[in-house]
Amino acid sequence: MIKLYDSALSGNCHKVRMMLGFLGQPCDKIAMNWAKGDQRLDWFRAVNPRCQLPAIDDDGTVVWDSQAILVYLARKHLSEQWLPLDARALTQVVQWLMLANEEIAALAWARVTVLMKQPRDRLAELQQKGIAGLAVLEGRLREHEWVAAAHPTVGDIACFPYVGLAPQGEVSLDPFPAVRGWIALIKSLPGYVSMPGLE
Ligand SMILES: N[C@@H](CCC(=O)N[C@@H](CS)C(=O)NCC(=O)O)C(=O)O
Repeated sequence: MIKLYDSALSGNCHKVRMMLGFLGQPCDKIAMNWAKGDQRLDWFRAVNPRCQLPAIDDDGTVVWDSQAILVYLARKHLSEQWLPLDARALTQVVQWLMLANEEIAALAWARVTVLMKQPRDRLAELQQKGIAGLAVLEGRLREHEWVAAAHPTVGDIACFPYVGLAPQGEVSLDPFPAVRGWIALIKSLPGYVSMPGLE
């Protein structure tokens, strides 16, 4: 069974939990205490040299980075739906994986700043970057149901957790009605799993 090095409050880990839920695949979760710094322990550095969660170990195949894990799982399960392979469709998905890892990740750092009561000197900058990402998402979702295709893909999963959790970083989703509709649509998919803050 796939081992998932997991932290319950991590949106990056949640992308993997969601993907496994949609694929109907069980996993063996190894609970890591992110706030205590388990990800920097020597034994885990050997799993992920970046010392970040999530990582997976699939019978000896180790993959780190949530976007990379989504791609791995989609290909492993030969899912044309979650990761279409023709040149145009594939690159459409990759665009949204990049947005997830850049602007949407800024929403994650704003959330950590607020939840962990860290110094707020960079909070406004992170929120602005996150809002720029939300505006890109809103533009797409005003015209389409899903970010990259006519159906959900790993691009939707990669963007979803930190968009849904944005209010925890004091970023309102009120100005983004299409994004709110998309959040509800994702939550209605068979196999959807939730996490604290996304109820
Ligand atoms: N691009 C990476 C980012 C992973 C990441 O930043 N993970 C956080 C937890 S959500 C982490 O473990 N950070 C390491 C640390 O704060 O020490 C991914 O998508 O997996």
